Amino acid sequence: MTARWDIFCKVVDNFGDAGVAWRLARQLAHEHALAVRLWIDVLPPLARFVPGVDAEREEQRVDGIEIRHWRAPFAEVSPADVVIEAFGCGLPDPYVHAMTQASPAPVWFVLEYLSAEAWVDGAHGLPSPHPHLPLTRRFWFPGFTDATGGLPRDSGLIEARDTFRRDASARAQLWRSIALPMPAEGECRVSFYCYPDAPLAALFDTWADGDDRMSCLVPDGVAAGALDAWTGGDVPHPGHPVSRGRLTLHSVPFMTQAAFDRLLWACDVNFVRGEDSFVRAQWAARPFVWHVYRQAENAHHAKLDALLDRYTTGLDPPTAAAVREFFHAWNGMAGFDQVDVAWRAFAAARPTLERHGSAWAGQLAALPELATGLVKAASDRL
Ligand code: TRH
Repeated sequence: MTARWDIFCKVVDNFGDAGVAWRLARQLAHEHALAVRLWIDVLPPLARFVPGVDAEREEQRVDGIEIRHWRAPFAEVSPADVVIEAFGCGLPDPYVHAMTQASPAPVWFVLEYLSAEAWVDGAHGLPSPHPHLPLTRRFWFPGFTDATGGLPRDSGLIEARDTFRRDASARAQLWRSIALPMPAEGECRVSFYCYPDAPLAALFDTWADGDDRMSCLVPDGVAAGALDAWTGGDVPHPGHPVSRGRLTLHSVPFMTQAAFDRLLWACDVNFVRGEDSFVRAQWAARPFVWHVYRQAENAHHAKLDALLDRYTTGLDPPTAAAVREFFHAWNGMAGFDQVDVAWRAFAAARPTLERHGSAWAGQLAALPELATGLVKAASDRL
């Protein structure tokens, strides 16, 4: 009997919740031959990067995955064998009740947010008995050590990346598909996925007045207000790049996750944010800059520094300092407001960071693989 897995996902905002849940659903279905049902409460973010998803439909099947619109009153369904509560989103009461009626009781995982912080090692895999029902949840933490659930790494990802890198026609095809010319000699091509509060104007000024020829590829809808302000309303749109000094801004369409991977593989530096694009940028093994999802009381600063401590390990001190200073400046941390100075040091370190990117991705590839770990843990309990 094919095991049935339910993934519950609540969209807080942006695309990450849907992005992480969809990527996991695809891995479970295609790499582990499981019957996967994704419950999601807001469909448009998913429809933005998954062709074939109809944001109006209550239920549909796309790419071998059953997608159900999670809304109240919750549908009466029999619970799956394994249940994933993405990002601690909670489960509908009627569903939890049905889980108590199932025999054996479903395996219940709470998939947590990714963090490089050390405390994750101790929290990963911990059971949490339900306060009054005969059910136990188990916390599953993605992470950067063997003591965590590791990172999502779809099978064949590294090979696909390296094949793409060696294939000039594949890269040319990518640029054609988003109406961009081939990169010019000496051009630094940057993908640019950040939150609206990034110090974008200071960086663009630095790039416009800088020595390097810069191309900045901005996905549709990203930092629209800041872009509008910096361009004086002459915002770039597909086929209409906007140039100032040494900088050319290109608007690129919001694309599928697979195409977004290729964009990260083809660019020289990747500005990413949140969780899923942050992980994909590391698999891309290129220099990257992380804009962390802002949290209350600046809790995201500790998250950022925990990642920097791991990522800069092995780098020579000046390069490590350049990375830390630019990441701090990009995340608006106090005392790091010299975006121009920080960028110049970061840019000068690019050759080193390119080598480091491959070593870092290699290190991450030795970690547990998230979906595989969940499947193994579930089968141990089923
Ligand atoms: O969109 P995000 O900012 O999502 C955030 C984060 O996940 C954050 O952790 C969470 O707390 C918050 O949502 C609620 O960034 P993230 O995580 O990188 O997710 C973006 C997704 O969009 C990712 O799966 C990649 C995908 N994507 C595409 O598929 N095509 C595109 O063109 C782009 C720009 C993104």
